[in-house]
Amino acid sequence: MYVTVTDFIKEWNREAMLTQKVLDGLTDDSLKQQVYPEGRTLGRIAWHFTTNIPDYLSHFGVRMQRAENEENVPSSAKEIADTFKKLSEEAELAIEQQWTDDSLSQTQKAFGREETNAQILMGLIKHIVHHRGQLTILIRQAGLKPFGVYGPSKEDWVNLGVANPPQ
Ligand code: NI
Repeated sequence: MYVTVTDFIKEWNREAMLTQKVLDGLTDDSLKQQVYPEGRTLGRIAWHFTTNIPDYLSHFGVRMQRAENEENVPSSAKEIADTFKKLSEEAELAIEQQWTDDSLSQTQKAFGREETNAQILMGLIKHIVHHRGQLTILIRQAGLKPFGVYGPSKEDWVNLGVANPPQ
């Protein structure tokens, strides 16, 4: 668990960089990929976890501007990727400026229980990581090669000269 704001920011920036790579690999066409017929689209999921950043933080007392045009899922992959970049950087600044190391051990009501602000911040990362995992499957289904978030993708193993990658 994060003891200092610096600890959190380090993890936040690393995960944001990985998420950015996934989003930068999207095409406009891929945004229409659905989980199942009538299900959510890849674009909607990406837009959800992106616009959720300021909503989540504001809810827990970090002041941040909401995303413009939050209710309309963009048809441009670049717009989603650019918005994620902007909001993840603004979140970093807002937390650095508004919270101290002491804030992290303070508690507040979250999800029906008492959580420390450190747990709440971790919850925001988990939310993005959860949906990012969904995206990598949909990216595959859309016929694109997903970015290897925590390790090489199938194609990258082959490029590394490994014919039978570990499961
Ligand atoms: Ni969600």
